[in-house]
Amino acid sequence: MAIERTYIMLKPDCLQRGLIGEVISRIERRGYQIIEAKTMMLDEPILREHYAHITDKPFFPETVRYMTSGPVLAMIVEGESAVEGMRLLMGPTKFGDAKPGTIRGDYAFDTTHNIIHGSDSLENAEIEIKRFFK
Ligand code: DGI
Repeated sequence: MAIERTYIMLKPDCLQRGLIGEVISRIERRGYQIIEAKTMMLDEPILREHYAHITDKPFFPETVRYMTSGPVLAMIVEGESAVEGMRLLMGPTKFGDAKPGTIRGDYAFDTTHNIIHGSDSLENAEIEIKRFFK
C-alpha cells in the first residue's frame, strides 16, 4: 500500500448536468484528497495524445465530439492506492458492466458519455498529470 496520485477528469456531461459536487463528494468520502483542480476546454490534438490507444477505433470521432462539447474539470487526486481505488469507484468502461454504486454505474448514459476519466496505471497517472497540469 502506498500513497499515490492519479489523474481524474470530470467529463463535459458531468459539468453540464451539475454533478461535480456529487462526484467529488464520493471521491472525498472514500478518503481521497483533491490536491489540484481546474476547468479547461480540450481540443482534438490533446485528445489524440490522451486517447492515443483508441484513435483508430470507429467510436473515436464521437469521443472527440463529446470531450470537446464543453469544459472538463481536471484534477489530481491523492490517497492510499488512489490509482486502482479510483478505477473501482468509477466502475468499468463498458456501459453494461458498470454496477450501481459506482460513479459510472449510477450516472453514465452509455459507454461514450461516461462522466469521468481516471488513469489506469501509476505510470499513466504520471504521464497524464504532466499532460494536463504543465
Ligand atoms: O480508461 P477508460 O476511459 O475506462 O477506457 P478506455 O481508455 O479504453 O477508453 C477511453 C474512452 O473511450 C472511454 O472512456 C469511452 C470511450 N470508449 C472506449 N471503448 C468504447 C468507447 N466508446 C464507445 N462508444 N464504445 C466503446 O467500445
